[in-house]
Amino acid sequence: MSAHPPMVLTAAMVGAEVTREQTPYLPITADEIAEDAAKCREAGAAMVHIHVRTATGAPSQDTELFRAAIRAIRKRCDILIQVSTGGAVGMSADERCGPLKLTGDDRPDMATLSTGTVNFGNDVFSNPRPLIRDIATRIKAIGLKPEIECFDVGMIDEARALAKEGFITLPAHFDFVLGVGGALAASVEALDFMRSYIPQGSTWTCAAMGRHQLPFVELAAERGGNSRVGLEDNIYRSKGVLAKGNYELVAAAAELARAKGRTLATPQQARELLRLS
Ligand code: KMH
Ligand code: ZN
Repeated sequence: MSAHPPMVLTAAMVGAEVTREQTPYLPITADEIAEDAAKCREAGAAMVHIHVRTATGAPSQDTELFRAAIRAIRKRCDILIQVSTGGAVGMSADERCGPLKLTGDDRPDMATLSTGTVNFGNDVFSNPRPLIRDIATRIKAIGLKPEIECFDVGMIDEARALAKEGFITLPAHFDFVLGVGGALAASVEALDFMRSYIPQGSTWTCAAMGRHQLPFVELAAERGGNSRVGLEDNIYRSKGVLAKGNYELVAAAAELARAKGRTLATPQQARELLRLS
């Protein structure tokens, strides 16, 4: 048995870039997202990271589409819900913050906050400093804790600056997003530097892209960290074999984590470990 705390497994279920042409197993409607989320919960995930899509599958940050997805998920299971404020490349801050209009029973449990601009394949995921502060202010205003999405090392320094200016509090929770084209690679060295560099007492998750996804669950498990898997970042269960849903990737991750002696956090444990309100 590992001396590390239970691992928080997050399923990044939808994303903004993957299409139904690439995989027919991508959930798009609220019901599809909720059904897969319930299976992810059964397979060991404590949290889902969600984007939403229009009826045609186009990426969206529409408040009402998020409301429908959140309600459908909560009808089926107790999994924590983290909403994206990254949206899709090219969206405005107002558009990206659609899910932050949800309060009361529909309020999500957490929201992402990307703390820097980065190449994103052949696109640019634009996060100028005023926009980061705008989104951080809106996350704080509804009483949520952000997950700091770090696609590169300087984004950890920007989190320190945000804390100094009062936009976030430390210790924080970080997600190391490794392997996006044009950004920080999915390498053991990158992971080890990132985890050594976050402010003391902070927690971390690692989300590695494509074929790196499942191997990085093992690396995170050995290091006492948390993992994110799912179709947003990787559509394959194994080389050339599509995952039949997010739950298959969660089940594979759970098996790898357990083989390293890690137990898996329940949503309640995840809430405590990540210090969510
Ligand atoms: N779709 C990417 C451009 C997030 O969810 O906060 C940004 C993204 C990050 O997925
Ligand atoms: Zn996302």
